Amino acid sequence: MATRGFEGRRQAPEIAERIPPGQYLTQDFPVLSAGPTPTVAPEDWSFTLKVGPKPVAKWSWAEFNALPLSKMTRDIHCVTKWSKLNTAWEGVLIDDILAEAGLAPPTAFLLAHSFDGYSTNVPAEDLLTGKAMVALRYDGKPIPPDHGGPARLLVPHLYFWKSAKWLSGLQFTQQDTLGFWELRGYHAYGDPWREQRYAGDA
Ligand SMILES: Nc1nc2c(c(=O)[nH]1)N[C@H]1C(S)=C(S)[C@@H](COP(=O)(O)O)O[C@H]1N2
Ligand SMILES: [Mo]
Repeated sequence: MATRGFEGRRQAPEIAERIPPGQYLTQDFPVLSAGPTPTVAPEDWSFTLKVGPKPVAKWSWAEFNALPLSKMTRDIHCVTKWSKLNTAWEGVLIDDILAEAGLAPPTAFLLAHSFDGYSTNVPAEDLLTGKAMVALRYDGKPIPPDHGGPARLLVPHLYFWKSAKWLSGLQFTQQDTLGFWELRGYHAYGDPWREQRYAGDA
C-alpha cells in the first residue's frame, strides 16, 4: 500500500468514523467540573441505591470494591467538542450493582448523584446490559480526584456530562427528572451521534 503521508489534520477513515459530528480528536484528558474538586476519602465514601426517596442498598468503599469488576475501553465525547478514543476503565457494571441488590429496575429513569451536589439523568436502559459502570480505575490506576475519583459513573455512549464524577449513588425516579446541566439548558438525553447538545436539539 502506498504511503501518502499526513495531509493536514485529516484523520484515517477508521479514526474519522469514530468522531461524532462537530467533535475533534484530543490526546490529552481535559478536566471539566462545575465547581472545585471535592475531597472524598475512601473511608468517607459510600454508594447508595435508591428507589424514589427510599434507600434500598448501600455499600462502603471496601464492600463496593468486593463486587465483580469489569473492564470497558471506550471512546468518550464531551459536549465542549473534544473526543478521546480508547479510554480504559475498570469498575462495577450497573447490571452487577442491581443484581447484588436483588433489584429489577423498578422504573425507566435514573438520576446519578454526586458528592459535589451534581446530578444527571439517564434512562435506565442506557445504564444496563453492559452499557455503563461505576468506574473505580482509569488507565490501570485509581481515578485521579479531578477526573472523579474515588468513583465516577461511566456512560460512554452519551455526552460525557452524563458520566457523573465523585458518584455517591443512583436513584430510580418515577419520571425523567432533569439534573444539574439539563436544568441549565443541556439536552435531556445527550446522544453525541445525533448532536443532542442543548435542549431543543432534535
Ligand atoms: N460530579 C460532577 N460530575 C461531572 C461534572 C461536575 O461538574 N461534577 N462535570 C461533567 C462534565 S460537564 C463533563 S464534560 C465531565 C468531564 O469529566 P473529566 O473532567 O474527567 O474530563 O464530567 C461530568 N461529570
Ligand atoms: Mo461538559
